[in-house]
Amino acid sequence: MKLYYSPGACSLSAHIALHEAGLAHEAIPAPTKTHQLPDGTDYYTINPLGYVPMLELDGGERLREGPAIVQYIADQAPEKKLAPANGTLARYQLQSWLNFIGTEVHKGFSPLFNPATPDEVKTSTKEKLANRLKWVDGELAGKQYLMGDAFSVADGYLFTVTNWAPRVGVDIAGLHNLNAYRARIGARPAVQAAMKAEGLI
Ligand SMILES: N[C@@H](CCC(=O)N[C@@H](CS)C(=O)NCC(=O)O)C(=O)O
Repeated sequence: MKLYYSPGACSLSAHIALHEAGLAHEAIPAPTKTHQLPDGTDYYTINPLGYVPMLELDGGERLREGPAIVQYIADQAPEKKLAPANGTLARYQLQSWLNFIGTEVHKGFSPLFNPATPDEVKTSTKEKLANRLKWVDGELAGKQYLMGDAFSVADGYLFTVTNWAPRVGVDIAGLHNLNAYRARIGARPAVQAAMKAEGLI
């Protein structure tokens, strides 16, 4: 399996999932700034949309979209219990988290990375994001992980996108449950390994 990633981008979530699942893989940098692979290949020839993550299976099939990719990875190693069984209510609850993280948090950050975003839009974006994260903080009260007692691929995704908060001036210092949770996730050996593989630590 090949994972196309950009260091520290949302693709870190898929990278974490691969390490948590213990699946053999090749991680290929496709930096968001250059869209060029180390061998000079134009990444748009791999993913016409130009974004990471992209998972390429051993048969050559390609899978896009972070929430789909991490569920695929989880399902390749069911014994690791990175996602509840398909068809169960818990699986839909996981998908609910993945969709929330993708649309409300991950994409909530996007305008803040764009230098062309006007300041007043940045201010309202930060306020909305801070509200969403405050709600997450409340949801984490008394919980180890988003799904309760067990780590899931949603945790790797939330960890990944909340890593961006200090870089774009979103203040999460007062969100104590979220910060304790982030420390817990960040200390996991698989998370450390994925971050090391991306040169982040
Ligand atoms: N809908 C995609 C969005 C992925 C995405 O936003 N990727 C960003 C990095 S976090 C990216 O590659 N941006 C560079 C680009 O769009 O060219 C997903 O959920 O996987």
